[in-house]
Amino acid sequence: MFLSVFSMAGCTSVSSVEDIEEVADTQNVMEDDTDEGLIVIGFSQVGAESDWRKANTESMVKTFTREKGYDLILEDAQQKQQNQITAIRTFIQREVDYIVLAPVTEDGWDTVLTEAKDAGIPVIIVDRMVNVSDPELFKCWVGSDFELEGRKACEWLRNYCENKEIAPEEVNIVDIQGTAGASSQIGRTKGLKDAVRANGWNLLEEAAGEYTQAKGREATSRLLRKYDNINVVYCENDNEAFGAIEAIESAGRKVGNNITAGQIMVISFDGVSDQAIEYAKNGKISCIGECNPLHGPRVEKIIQNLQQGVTPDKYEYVDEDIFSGDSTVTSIEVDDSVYTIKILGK
Ligand code: GYE
Repeated sequence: MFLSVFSMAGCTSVSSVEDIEEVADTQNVMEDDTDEGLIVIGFSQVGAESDWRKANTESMVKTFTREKGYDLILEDAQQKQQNQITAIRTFIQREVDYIVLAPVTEDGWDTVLTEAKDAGIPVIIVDRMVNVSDPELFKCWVGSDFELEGRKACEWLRNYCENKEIAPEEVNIVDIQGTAGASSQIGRTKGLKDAVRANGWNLLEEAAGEYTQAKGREATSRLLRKYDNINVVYCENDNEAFGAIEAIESAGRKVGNNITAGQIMVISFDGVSDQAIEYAKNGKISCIGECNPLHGPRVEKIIQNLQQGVTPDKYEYVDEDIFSGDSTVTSIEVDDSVYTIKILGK
């Protein structure tokens, strides 16, 4: 289903993605891209699997308003690449001015992006990357350095263990992975695997968490039954971490940093929702690698540049922090860059 989204100044305050979709739905504003002068953008979004994703959708919707001269056609793919391909084909038929794609996974885009290119419609990729044979199939990409996020989180863990004199062979990790084949999963997993090898930690198992709370809980419960020595759960996003915490606590165990005294440390990524920040403050999540979802204004800048014939940078990486409620580690170094840990006060 297509939603053509707009904000109605003075009538409705849009506070969540659900509200936004409701507003669009109830107003039944389909087929309105005939309006003169609006820049029509077809946005194929992955889904609504996480707080990060909802914030990302909201950032796009709040940026591309009719008041500012845009007609945003938002299409939620519900995690399915086939839905994204169908959405892109419909955008091409409707002759939109731009296609913005947040791809669910990296592979499988050559055919449909060639169709967009043949139709002369510029494609902007956000968040995860696409793996295509011809880099000219998209104009540019904006998002995060996911491998760096993973390396930073692992460097925090290495520093923490060193400081507390926890030997590498005492560190027993399980990895609850994000959507398989998504750049964020690939990068965060690689960051961990490289650190495991370099530091001599034990990686007991990698499990599918699909970036959701339900899968995070399910996978963690299963792993806790299988291994009695898990003391670090590396969750590839916060929603998985919420599920992991539920699983740990319902197994009668405690989450926390004191891993040589039976606690289980949870590490995660995003730091978008109030709940995640609250958990970091109270120590339920030990460390969060920030992932910034606010791509709306960045995409707008790219579109404004393209409108004026200015070529945007092919790849635009976003700067990100790393958070902890624990002040044991105050800074880390990765690739000769020093990152100050943002210590969240109680
Ligand atoms: O971390 C996760 C979401 O690709 C960066 O996808 C994105 C990830 C984000 O579902 O919460």
